[in-house]
Amino acid sequence: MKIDIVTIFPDYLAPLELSLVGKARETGLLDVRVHDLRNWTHDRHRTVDDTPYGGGAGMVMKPDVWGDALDDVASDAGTGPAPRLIVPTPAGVPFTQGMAAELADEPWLVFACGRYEGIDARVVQDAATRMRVSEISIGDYVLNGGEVAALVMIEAVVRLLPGVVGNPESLREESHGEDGLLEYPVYTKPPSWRGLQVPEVLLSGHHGRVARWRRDQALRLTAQRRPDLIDKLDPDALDDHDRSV
Ligand code: 6GU
Repeated sequence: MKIDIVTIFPDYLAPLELSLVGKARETGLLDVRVHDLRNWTHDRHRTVDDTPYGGGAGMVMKPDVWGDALDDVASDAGTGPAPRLIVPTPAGVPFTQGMAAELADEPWLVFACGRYEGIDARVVQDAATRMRVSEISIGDYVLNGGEVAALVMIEAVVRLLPGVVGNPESLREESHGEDGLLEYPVYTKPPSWRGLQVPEVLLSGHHGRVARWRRDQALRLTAQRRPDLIDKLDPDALDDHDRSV
């Protein structure tokens, strides 16, 4: 997969050199390029923003600068299919595990990270005539810019690429995975620590009882913390024991 990121703060994307994403880049599974938006400015001051039409506080990022940047970054010498353009914005559709899986199937993503009050709306309008564009939010709170949101989305996507996570089994039984539940609590050695015991059932070696306990815990946690997820479960996927939890 190829990922391009356009930002006025390239240094904000430095964590992409670390850990699992950094390793994916080293092994060639992932090609990441970070671009400084100011390379496409037209004036001595390298201006990327201007005052908003209609008035109001803050500044808006200029369409001409973004237009030229995206023309260059998304052209790839004019060969092959266009990338999918992701615009992180608190006004976007919510990012989900399902969306991460969808993006992980794309060969090429371009992230356009805005700052200030956002990017002139015509930039998305214009890009959408040539490529698929998704304006995406990572949650109901406001960040100073799209960079951290892009990091979040890229980490969620890259760990789904084949060969990136060592044991693909670890992708299956996790929160927001296939069963629609939050993950059950986990424990390792020692069996007793600061007076706290690992639940007896996990030491029993009885796989059936362990699986039942884990499902009960997942159901209980999900009902407590995320009742909205319980409402979304397929009723046919619940057994009688589930309903008693
Ligand atoms: Cl994607 N961008 C910004 N600036 N703030 C956010 C966000 C994105 N998602 C939630 N808050």
